[in-house]
Amino acid sequence: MARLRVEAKTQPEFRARLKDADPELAGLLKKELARQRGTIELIASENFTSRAVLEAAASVLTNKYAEGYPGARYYGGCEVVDEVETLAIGRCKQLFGAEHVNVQPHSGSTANQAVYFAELAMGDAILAMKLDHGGHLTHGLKVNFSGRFYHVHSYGLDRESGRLDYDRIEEIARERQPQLIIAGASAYPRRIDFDRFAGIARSVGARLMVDMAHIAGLVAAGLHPDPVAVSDYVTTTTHKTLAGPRSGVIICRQKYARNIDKAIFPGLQGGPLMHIIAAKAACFKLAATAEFRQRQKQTVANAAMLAGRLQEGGIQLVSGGTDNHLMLADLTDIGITGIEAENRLEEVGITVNKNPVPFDPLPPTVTSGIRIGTPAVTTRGFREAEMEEVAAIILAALGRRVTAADKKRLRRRVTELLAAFPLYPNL
Ligand code: DSN
Repeated sequence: MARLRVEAKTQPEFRARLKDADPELAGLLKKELARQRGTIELIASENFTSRAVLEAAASVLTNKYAEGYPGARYYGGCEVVDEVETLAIGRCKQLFGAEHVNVQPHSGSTANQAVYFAELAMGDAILAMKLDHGGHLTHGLKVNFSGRFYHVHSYGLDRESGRLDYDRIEEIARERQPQLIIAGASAYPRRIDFDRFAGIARSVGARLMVDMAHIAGLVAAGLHPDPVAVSDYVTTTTHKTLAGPRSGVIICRQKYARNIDKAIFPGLQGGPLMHIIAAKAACFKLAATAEFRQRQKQTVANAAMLAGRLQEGGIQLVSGGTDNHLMLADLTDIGITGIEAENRLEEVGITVNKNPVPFDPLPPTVTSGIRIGTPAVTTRGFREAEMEEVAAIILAALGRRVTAADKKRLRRRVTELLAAFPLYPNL
């Protein structure tokens, strides 16, 4: 009798597990888990998030509407999610020494959009790094909202050194007098001098926004110069080196807090994704641990090892190496394109992305380079010895006259390497 009553309360399809309710979709999720387990992940912007973050992201908080901010919501029943958001904000502030934090942006793109919305009028001038030199879509690409709504001036890398040329950036800033200067990149392998950027911004009366999405984990671990103390705004995603859920965050000075919060809600977004905010809270807690800092150190050491071995094998790296978690290989000298390299590596079980190199003559769908990063493999447990084997496999796969039998052998080496580093064994 009691059992009958319980079962009558919800419909069977409500109680069913995904594998029973939707075997087709469950099958695809299983397939993706197998793909992640079975390949060497070298996309520089990807990572494997922790079990704790996955649990928070898949929690009942997805059910809750909470437009507004803690203590000032447009819905009832927000007492628990208020605590969750307050926890996420407090942890993020502590992690980065921030004055004000907004944890509601759904992505890095929304975070950037909110800063522009708060700070600029349509048609105002921004100065940012060119996409094809390592910048980001939302830093002023013509077809992106940032390139359509604002007057975009850009800076690139020095042709000889493959590095940012701060004197040239200063000249452009003087000439163009932008309202906002944007620092930060998606494919720059060297440390960025945020103090210098802050000085340039001050000298022309511009505000400074740093998009630290790629390096947030390194900043949290004290391994990269910190943009927070010297910038007006800092935006980031939480899923790259930071290893949290797929999402965004804005950090700013207290004096901009009201405008930033208004830009996110009600300016750009409606209900915040409370389950993802919970996952961000978990991510910030983990990012404050000694284990996380050690992993970031290893990520950088792994990148240095991989870069060194690739160069010894004849691969040119933009700027001649790396200081961070990624490198940009220019394949011009070995006579293959970025897309070809991406495909060849995929065939042997290594995932990277084709990427333009500075002054690339090839279109973005082809490119002359690939971007390679070490956050995901380091989370998986790879250290220098494994990176040497990864380099050897990459060099062999990108060599001349690679036969089908060679590819098979290389795929086997990838599988053998991964076998010692099980991913999500309990899922
Ligand atoms: N698309 C990201 C990357 O791969 O770097 C940046 O948002």
